[in-house]
Amino acid sequence: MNSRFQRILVTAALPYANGLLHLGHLAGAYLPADIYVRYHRARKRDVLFVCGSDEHGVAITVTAEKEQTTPQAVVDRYHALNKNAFEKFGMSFDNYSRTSLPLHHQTTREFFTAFHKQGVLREREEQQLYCEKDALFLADRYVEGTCPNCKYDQARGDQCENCGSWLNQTELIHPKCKICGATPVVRQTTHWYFPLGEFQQRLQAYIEQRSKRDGWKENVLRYCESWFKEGLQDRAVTRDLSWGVPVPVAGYESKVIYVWFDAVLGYISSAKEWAARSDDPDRWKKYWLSEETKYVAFIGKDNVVFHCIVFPAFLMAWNDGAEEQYVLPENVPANEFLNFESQKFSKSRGWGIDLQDFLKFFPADPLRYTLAINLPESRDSDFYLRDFQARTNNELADILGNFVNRTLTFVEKNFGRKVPHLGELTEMDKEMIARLDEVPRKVSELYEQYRFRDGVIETMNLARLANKYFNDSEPWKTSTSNPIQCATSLHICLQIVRSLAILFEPIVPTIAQRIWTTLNLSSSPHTAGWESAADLELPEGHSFNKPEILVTKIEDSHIEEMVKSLSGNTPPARPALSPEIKPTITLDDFKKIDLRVARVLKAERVPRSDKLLRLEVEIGSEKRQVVAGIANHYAPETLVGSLIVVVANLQPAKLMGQESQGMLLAASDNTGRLAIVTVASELESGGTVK
Ligand code: B3M
Ligand code: ZN
Repeated sequence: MNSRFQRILVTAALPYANGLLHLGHLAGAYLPADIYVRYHRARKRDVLFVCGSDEHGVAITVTAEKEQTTPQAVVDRYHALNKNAFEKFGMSFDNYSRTSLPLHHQTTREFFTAFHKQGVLREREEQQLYCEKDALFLADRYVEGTCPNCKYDQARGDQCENCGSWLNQTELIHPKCKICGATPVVRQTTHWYFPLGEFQQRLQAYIEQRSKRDGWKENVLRYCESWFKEGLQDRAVTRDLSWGVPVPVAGYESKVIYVWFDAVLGYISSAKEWAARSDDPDRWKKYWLSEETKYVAFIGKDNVVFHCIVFPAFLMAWNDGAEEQYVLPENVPANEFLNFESQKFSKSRGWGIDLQDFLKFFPADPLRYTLAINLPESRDSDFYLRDFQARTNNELADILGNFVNRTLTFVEKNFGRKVPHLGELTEMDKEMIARLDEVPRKVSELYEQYRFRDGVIETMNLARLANKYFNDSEPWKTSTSNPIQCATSLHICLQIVRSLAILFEPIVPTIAQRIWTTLNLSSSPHTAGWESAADLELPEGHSFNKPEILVTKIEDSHIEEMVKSLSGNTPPARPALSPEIKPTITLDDFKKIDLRVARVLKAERVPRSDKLLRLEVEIGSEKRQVVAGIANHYAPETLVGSLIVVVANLQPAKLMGQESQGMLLAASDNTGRLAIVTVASELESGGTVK
């Protein structure tokens, strides 16, 4: 860590208290944040790690309506469930707060009032979508429609979760009321706006400076650049809703502050709550109000705009008008999405596994390890149950568990559970010690660059190497042929067992603690400290406890049992898998394919074939015949007039005697359904697709 910093503040996105956490959430923000924090604590750094439930916004009220209860009942329930699941998963938050607390309302009011007084906020009369049937302004998630940016058809009024754009609801194409499905009308209403546009230059300079200083992730910078390119827009920060923090301005009693305005301030409130519990209620300031703090905000990719742009702009606005200067994020290492068995986690479709359910069947550590190895750090990644089983059995049990176990049992049998004498070192011993010495530094470097996946791989590689060293040392032979050498290699193996406990603690804290306790060492691996991880600190003669099985293997039947218990409202957790993604190609490879928009002029069945349709299409000024195996899915007359996409430079082929001069694009899934790729808006045929 850069010497400029004295302490570290880490936040992880506040999950909405409107549903259960699933594995995708863990891989996005929470597990990387926890590994990072545990690592820094082992480095003996002064770290504060806060999180909490996001309890406002339409996410909550929609759930309350669905469950026919009050918003308060919804957040009470899910806050308790999620807090508990996080604990079981081993999240080492210093505080897990909630945004419905009076303390948080006060923080939010303070910021809003300050901005209002400073003249930062502007009052504006605006057109908003209004549902006449429900007599309601359709704020945020009360309205759904097509994203103007990526055309995703379930974008919400304030945000598209597919492309991450922050939207103005009136930009939505084909908006629909989420409650009754009706098309809303447009009505005038008054709101307070935050002038984000005025902060653009400063935000750009801020991100440029920080990304140089701390190496921001490519994916995060790409998102930011695209918003800057579009130009930041001023955003309404009040809503016509009743659930939330009331707007502290006269005349606005019936409105609340926009959930994202208060949610990001939840990080500050959580630190305040943490401090209030101690005998120094001001100690949150040491973290938030100091340039010597390194502040890192862990989130998933759908929250990038709020953490890289909106929140820093709020803090800048505050800092402009106050003596107290808040620290801005030094880095926002956002992850991409994790898929479950190659499909998106989806609450509405019941796809995926909730953390709660998972932990009823399996301990947290194997899950942490599997997620850590599969973190979607630079692109979306997948969680497969068979991979979870394989990682647990073949890596955690057979590599780490096996090394620890064979070392301890061998020493138990041959040296009576005492650390044997370290004699003269062979070349092989020296080589092993040298390799051990490199690992903590290497893993540190990776963690400090937010490359957790690689750090975890390096850590497991040490256990791999240690197994090889054990094998190559052949202690079962040297125990009779050269007892001093046998003692020496086992001495080294025991030291590595201790090292592994320290290095694995951020990843699998329970397993690491169990190794530590078996070694009969005091307190925890992190109290010994990361710096000592490669030291040969176990003294000769130190006696340890009886070894136990460290990692229980997972049988097929365990997985099946879990899948069965979920099958009430969840699709089978081991679905027919989509085909594997093909090997990577270069952009140049892709550019060789000429995709064109084509208009279907005529469509008919191919005689004597039940599968094939013959289409006549127009590609610009050219006419072509395309034959496609879609007769089981489309009636020919329904296709005439539609705009489809064809591969225009594919070698012609003959199908049932008919020449096909191009191939149309169609999507299919593993249930056998098929849909032609069509172009949604009216374009000229002949246009390119890329
Ligand atoms: N609750 C969105 C989410 O859960 C939101 C994050 C708030 S972070 C301040 O994805
Ligand atoms: Zn979108």
